[in-house]
Amino acid sequence: MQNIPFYQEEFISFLKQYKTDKEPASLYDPITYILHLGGKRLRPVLTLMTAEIFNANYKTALNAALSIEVFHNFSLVHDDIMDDAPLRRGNQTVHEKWDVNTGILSGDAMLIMAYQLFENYEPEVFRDLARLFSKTALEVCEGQQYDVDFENRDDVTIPEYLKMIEYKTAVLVGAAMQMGAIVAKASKAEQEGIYNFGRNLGIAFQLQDDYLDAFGDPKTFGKQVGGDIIENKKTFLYLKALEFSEAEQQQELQDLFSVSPTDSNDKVQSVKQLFISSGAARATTKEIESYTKQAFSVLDALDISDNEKDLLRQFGENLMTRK
Ligand code: DMA
Ligand code: MG
Ligand code: MG
Ligand code: MG
Repeated sequence: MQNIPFYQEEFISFLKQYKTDKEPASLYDPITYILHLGGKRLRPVLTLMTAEIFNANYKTALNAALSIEVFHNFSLVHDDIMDDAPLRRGNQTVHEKWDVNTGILSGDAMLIMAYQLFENYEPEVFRDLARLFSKTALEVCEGQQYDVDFENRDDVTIPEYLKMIEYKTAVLVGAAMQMGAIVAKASKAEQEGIYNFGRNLGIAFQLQDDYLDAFGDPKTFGKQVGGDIIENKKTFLYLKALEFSEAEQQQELQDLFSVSPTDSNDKVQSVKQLFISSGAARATTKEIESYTKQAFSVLDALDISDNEKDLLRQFGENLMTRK
C-alpha cells in the first residue's frame, strides 16, 4: 500500500493530462476549475486507496476518482448559489464571478462530464458505478433541499439535521470509497462495509464543516466565515444552543435567525457568543469526536489488513484535525 500523498500526487498528474490553457475556473471546463482551485481532493484519494485495498491497481480507478471529484464540484458550484456564498477555496465563486445562470450551467456540465468519465469501464463496472452515482446524486439533491427548507423552519430537530447532513454530504464520501471497491470488483458485502465507513466519517466531516464555518480561521478557511449564520442555517451548533439556553437567550437567538440574510458582522459575533456561552460549541466538538470514533469502529470491523486499516484511519484522523 502507498501513502496518502502518493495518491494525491498521482491524482494531480492524471488531472494535468487534461490540462487546458483557459483561465482559472473557466466556464464549462471542470478540469481547469479543479486544477486551479484545488481543494483537498479528499474523495478521489479515497477512491484510489480503496481500489488498492481491494486488490486492484489504483490506476484502474483514476477515471472513477476524477469522476467523483467532478461530481463533488458540481454540487459545490450549485451549493454556492443556494448558499449565496461569495468565496470558495479562497477565490470568487463561479456565480459571483460570472452570474447565477452560468453557475447553474457549469454545474450541470460537470455532472454530465462525471458520467462521461465512466465510458471506458467494462459493462458490469460501468453499470454499478452509474447506479451508485444516480442514487447518490438524488440523495445529495434531497439533502440540499432539506438544507434550504430548514432555513425557514424553526422546529428542526437533531435527527432531521443528522439525516440532512447524511444525505447532502456523507453519502458522497461513502460513494467515493465504494467506487474504488466497484472498480476492484469487491464483493457486495465488502462494498457495503467500506461505504458504511465513509458514510460515518462523512457525518463527522459535515459536523466539523459546520463548526469551522463559525469558528474557522478566516486566513486559512477559504470560504466566508460566518456564512451559515448569515444564511440562518439550522446547524448542530444552532440546534444545541437553542436546547441548552434559557428562554431569554432562546428568544435572542431566534430573533437573530429571523432576519433575512444580511452580511452583518454584528449578527455573526452575537450568534457565535451564544454558541459558546450556551455550551453548544463544546457539545458540537464532542459530537464530532463521537462520530469519528463510530466511523473507526466500523473500520475496525472490516475484513481488510491492519496496514490498510491504519492507512484509512490515518486519513480519517488527518481529515478530522483540519483547521
Ligand atoms: C455541503 O454543505 C453540501 C454539499 C452537497 C456541497 P455546505 O453548504 O455546508 O458546504 P460548504 O461549507 O462547502 O459550502
Ligand atoms: Mg455551502
Ligand atoms: Mg449548503
Ligand atoms: Mg459548510
